[in-house]
Amino acid sequence: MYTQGLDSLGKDCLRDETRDGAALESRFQARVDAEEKIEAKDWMPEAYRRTLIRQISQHAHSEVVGMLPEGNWITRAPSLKRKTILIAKVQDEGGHGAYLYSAAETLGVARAELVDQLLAGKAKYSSIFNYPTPTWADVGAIGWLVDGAAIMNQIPLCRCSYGPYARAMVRICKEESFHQRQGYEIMLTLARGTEAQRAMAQAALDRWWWPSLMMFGPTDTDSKHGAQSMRWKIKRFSNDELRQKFVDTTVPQADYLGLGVPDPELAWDEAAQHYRFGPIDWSEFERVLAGHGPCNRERMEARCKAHEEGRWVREAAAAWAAKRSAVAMQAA
Ligand code: BYC
Repeated sequence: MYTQGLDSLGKDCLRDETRDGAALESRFQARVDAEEKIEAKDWMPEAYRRTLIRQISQHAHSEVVGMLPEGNWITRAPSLKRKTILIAKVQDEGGHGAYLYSAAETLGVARAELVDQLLAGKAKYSSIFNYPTPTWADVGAIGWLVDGAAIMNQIPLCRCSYGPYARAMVRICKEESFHQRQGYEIMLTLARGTEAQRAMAQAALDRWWWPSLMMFGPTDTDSKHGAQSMRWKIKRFSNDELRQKFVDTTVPQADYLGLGVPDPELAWDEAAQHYRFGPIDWSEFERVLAGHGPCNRERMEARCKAHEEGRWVREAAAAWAAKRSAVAMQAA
């Protein structure tokens, strides 16, 4: 765990003559406003630290749980090439989880503790991964829409005020961009295929459109953390702003595929230069967050099983590390 030097006050504070909380907070905010990166050893308000642990760990859990809906198709991908690409993509998502757990650990929390919270059902992960993938087109729709939504949300996170999170996001975004293209390419192939393939692509778009819009979180009026996270420059855009950008970018992509977005109220607003879209069913979002989505139980069971089955690997890795460090100490 990267807790080096995580004294509760940090070097800035130790230098601060007054050690007054308000002064520290205003100096911290001034650094954020000046676009300085906050690093692990710097003083930070406790609420900033807690917000980051919450967001980064939820993000890490989402990456890891997010391996499941597509992982489900690895053995059934329609060609060897598709299978290889999908394995690489799913493996990338696992890697994203690993970088993000490491970024969370810089804030003084252990990865094992975060994983325990997930497995005990106490931690959130993105609502989107509680939906099923009944056809190959769902793999295309995930890459196109879910990774597309993820990029929209995550590119601004590369400029997040917290250095370790921002730096982890740079590589993640590059990989997500490849994921989005591979998903779109699957959709394009299906859309140019037989009547049955086009119907399969349309049905997948119908399934994933609204859950993708929900991925951005509640409306700005209902977002609990949004305003403070924007002041701290953890978030650079609000949930609604990002959702709108996603709709504006994605609708022309659906048009190019010749597929219809399942929203009768969708219309281009020439004056605003934005697409207007119909109301989101927030009761569905609430249900999924409360654990009652189509696949919540299945996802948690799969994660718990994988964690148990991986126990020997973790134990073997820890034993190997202990052996190596004992050898190194003897040699020193
Ligand atoms: N699902 O005050 P708000 C991927 C929660 S994975 C579940 O607006 P905030 C991929 C929120 O946590 C990428 N919960 O919160 C992987 C809060 O609950 P708590 C996933 C949600 O943090 C594999 C409450 O609702 N991306 O790309 O300001 C394959 C109130 O919300 C959701 C990230 O994790 C949701 N959709 O804003 C393919 C991005 N939305 O904690 C692809 C990083 C909201 O108070 N996270 N909640 O109990 C963020 O940017 C922000 O945390 C959010 C929410 C925009 C998601």
